[in-house]
Amino acid sequence: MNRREYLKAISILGAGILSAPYLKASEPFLNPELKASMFGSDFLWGAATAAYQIEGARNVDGKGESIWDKFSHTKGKIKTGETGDEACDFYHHFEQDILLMKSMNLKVFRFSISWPRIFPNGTGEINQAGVDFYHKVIDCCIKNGIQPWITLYHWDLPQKLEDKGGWTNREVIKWFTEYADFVTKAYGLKVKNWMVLNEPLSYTAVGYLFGIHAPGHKGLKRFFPAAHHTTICQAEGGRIIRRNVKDANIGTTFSCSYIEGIKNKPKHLKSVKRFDAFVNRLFLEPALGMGYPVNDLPVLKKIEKYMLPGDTEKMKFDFDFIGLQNYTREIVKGNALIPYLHGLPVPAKKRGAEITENGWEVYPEGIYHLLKKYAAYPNMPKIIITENGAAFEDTVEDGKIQDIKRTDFLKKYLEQVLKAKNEGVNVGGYFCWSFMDNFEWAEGFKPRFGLVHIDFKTQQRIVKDSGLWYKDFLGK
Ligand code: IFM
Repeated sequence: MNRREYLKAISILGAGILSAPYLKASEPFLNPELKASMFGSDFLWGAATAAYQIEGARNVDGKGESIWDKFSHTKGKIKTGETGDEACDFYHHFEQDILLMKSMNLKVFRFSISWPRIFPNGTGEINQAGVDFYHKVIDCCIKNGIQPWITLYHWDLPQKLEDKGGWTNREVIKWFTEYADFVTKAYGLKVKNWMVLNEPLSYTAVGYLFGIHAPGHKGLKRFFPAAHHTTICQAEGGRIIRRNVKDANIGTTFSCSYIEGIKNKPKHLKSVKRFDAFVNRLFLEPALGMGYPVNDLPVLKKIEKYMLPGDTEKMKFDFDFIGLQNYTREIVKGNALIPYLHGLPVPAKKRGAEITENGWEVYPEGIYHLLKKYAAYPNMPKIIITENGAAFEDTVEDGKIQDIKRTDFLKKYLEQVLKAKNEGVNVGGYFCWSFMDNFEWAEGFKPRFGLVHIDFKTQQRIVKDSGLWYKDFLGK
């Protein structure tokens, strides 16, 4: 395996060995009567999106450039050559979309704020039109009985800040503080539910280590400072929300994958431990006051170069909830010759597992194991599933999308969430990824994750059969 293939394999942190019949296949859906009411009356139900993936309106009303605006306009960076310039044009369709959410019985809507729509230059001057836009979105949610859940940062850093080093520059703590302070003050009277970051591993590793996402950098030298400054901002963001928002419910989100070895042998299990430290623990444990998982992933010692006295303390924050985001599992094959992780994930397709359009394994039990794993941490707050869903190719026939596979995926994963809940895991909500088809980063518009189909040429919305199932499952 050459270096490129290695990097690709590692970066597909959503794929999981050669034909391995001894690995347990996914269990069939067991409970045809599954209903939202079985999760309890206080369980939250909704769907999630992110600013760059849906808003469009790239240059409209004073918005500044983000790293994704620049990256998607750089030749060869997006597989399909597309950009998020228009995306779902949520900027002009939000009223219609929120009404659609209401008609689908959604009670909570998770979306993110575009930092450069508020601060076109990243810091300093405010773009009032951008501030007004989110007021309108929030007001529209509230008017329609939908609780807004806001993510402060879902990957669209202002390009002006990236020009100064972005997440690798320690100044980012100051920049992020200014941004987080402003928006939580601006919307804090109306919005009580906040998430600081979306999947820190994804944007630091895929964006600053593997170069596949914006800003497109490669190498550990950039990854470590980006990761460390992210960890501090994660906690700092929590403190800012606590200070500015009365009665706030504060969380942050993590992408997690259940990881197993190809066989129950020490060399594979050693690699599983390293993968687990990288994928599932790197950003969570510092927030819980446990520091970086250096013992299980020794290369993380290099991060200490970027730590200043007092940083360990600054990395902690007492979150009200942890957002768990899961799509798949990883199966790892140990190999001591592979640097750092001492193994490689084996793509699900290669081992004949059931997969989604982007090659991720459909493994519902994984979400159950992750919930149990997270719940076992001392001081783990409530867990909310802030993302879960699947991309499958959809076809529109007679104005309908019969996406049986997506519905089946959701049912099976939800059944596992219920199993964990019934065994005592403190899990309090579920946000389907995604409300609607959108711009899937470096993959362009091809992978469709939505409950709602978007015709990206006409901006027509059609609720897919999975969305109709979800509506019925939720009930009024
Ligand atoms: O689309 C992304 C989202 O932005 C972050 N979590 C994973 C989703 C599917 O890849």
